Amino acid sequence: MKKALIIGAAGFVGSYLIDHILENRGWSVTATKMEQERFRHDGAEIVDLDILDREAVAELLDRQRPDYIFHLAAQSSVALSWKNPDLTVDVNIKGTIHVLDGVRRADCMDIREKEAGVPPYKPRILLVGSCEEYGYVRPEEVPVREETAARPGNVYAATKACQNMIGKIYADAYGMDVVSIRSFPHVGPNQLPVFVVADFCRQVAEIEAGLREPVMRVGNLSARRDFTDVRDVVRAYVLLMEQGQTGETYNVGSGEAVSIAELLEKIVSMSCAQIQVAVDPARLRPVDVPVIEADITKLRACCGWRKEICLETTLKETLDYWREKTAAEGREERGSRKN
Ligand code: A2R
Repeated sequence: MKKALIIGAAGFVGSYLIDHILENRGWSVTATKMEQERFRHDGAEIVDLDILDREAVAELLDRQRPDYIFHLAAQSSVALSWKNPDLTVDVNIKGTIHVLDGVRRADCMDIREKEAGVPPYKPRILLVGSCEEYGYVRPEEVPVREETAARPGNVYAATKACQNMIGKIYADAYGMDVVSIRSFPHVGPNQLPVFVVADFCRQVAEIEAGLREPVMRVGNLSARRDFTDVRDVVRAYVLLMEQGQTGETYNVGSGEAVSIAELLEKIVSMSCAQIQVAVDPARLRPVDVPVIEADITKLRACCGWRKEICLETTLKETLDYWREKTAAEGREERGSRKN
């Protein structure tokens, strides 16, 4: 049985990836979380790991010797990357180096084993980056291809671009089996409301529950972005893990951008509440790229991936998730007031 290790599994993507692997591949799954994170998942072994702890990373890799390593762990907030660039650089760059060097160390761990003919340890490593790496995409570069120059516009984006470069360097210099991904915005239930779809759905759910006035607070509505359901995204990750070319980078997105205004309209139309829209200056980003859309020719040619879940379904399920969450929080609050 193949062994998969998912590093940084307690975030948004991790549990979807575990579900997909267990349901569709039957690989054994070990997943890491930070010590302070509360995370369990039936069918997966969960271990604590801080990727800043070089020794702990090397020790885990040597003990587990997974065939497949999905590296999801990151400081993934753009806003926090401005406030704490040190941490972002440490986690996203040094942390990735700890993972790559940990694999190299596990490969060289026991010379006697090598002499006895034990094959080298060459797992496949999937480094998950971001479309943020492209930064300011010029209109003539849309849809954006993997060869397009990276012009990162924030600290998070710069660290992910660096992760991508280091992955390529380790693949070329050490013959490591590294595949890199640039992931476009992924959406679905259980995402933090700092992201636009989750934020809009939460606002609608709270309006419906009478917890806020019927006014949606929004930022820049004209920006067009390429959204993909997180379940389609993890399906692409697994296909690329199996079929991607060593040292290559693949865009993972739907290939179709929609405006934030369209997104808003679709979400609001799913509610019976009378909702007004108000632009909130705090949500307007100082630099906004008008269109970011993925060219997914390379992904399709590699593994035939196509999205299976349409945007409307994702939005409906995400809105229902926030309705249930809002109702559950309301019940909890009423319960605690009674006691
Ligand atoms: O920051 P936390 O406490 O939410 O934990 C995050 C975790 N993480 C770490 N894990 C190990 N060692 C560290 N030093 C460390 N710092 C942070 O990585 C979180 O549980 C996980 C990343 O999950 P999310 O931030 O929810 O990212 P998501 O949406 O699951 O995306 C997966 C990957 C990330 O590399 C993104 O930058 C990329 O896809 O777009």
